[in-house]
Amino acid sequence: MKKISLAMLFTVSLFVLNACTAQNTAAVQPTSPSTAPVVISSEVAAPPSAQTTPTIKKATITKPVAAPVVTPVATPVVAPIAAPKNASVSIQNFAFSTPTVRIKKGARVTWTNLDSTPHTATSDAGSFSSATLAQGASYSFTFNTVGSFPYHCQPHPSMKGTIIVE
Ligand SMILES: [Cu+2]
Repeated sequence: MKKISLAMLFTVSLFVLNACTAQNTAAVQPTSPSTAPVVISSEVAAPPSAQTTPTIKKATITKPVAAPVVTPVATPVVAPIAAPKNASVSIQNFAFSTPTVRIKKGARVTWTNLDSTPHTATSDAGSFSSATLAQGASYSFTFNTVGSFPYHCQPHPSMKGTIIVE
């Protein structure tokens, strides 16, 4: 009786093993075909990546176009600030042609005597003075200090002018 039951157990266990192996084989087969379409879909996804490559090249072309547009705009803005405008004053008919001149700090003023009579441009406070200017002669002074600088002509004190430095 024991031998028979052992044989039956062995037979049953073999049957169970066969059933499990069949299930495993059946389980593996559906998965392998399901992985195959995944490989095909990855091959389909390759062409879109090839299409994105030309799009990147277009973006690279637009970048250098935008950069030079910004640079020339910034350059002329800096230039006028660096150079203060110089001024000229003519001396004619016993008068300074522009009695009041406004300049920026660091600018230069040039006086030119157009009269046949000699004149000077002399600071009231003594900060600057030309020599006696004959007809056609000029004198220049650069104003590096902010303020108001009244001046006159030494031979003719009634001739007056003012340089305003801002
Ligand atoms: Cu004078």
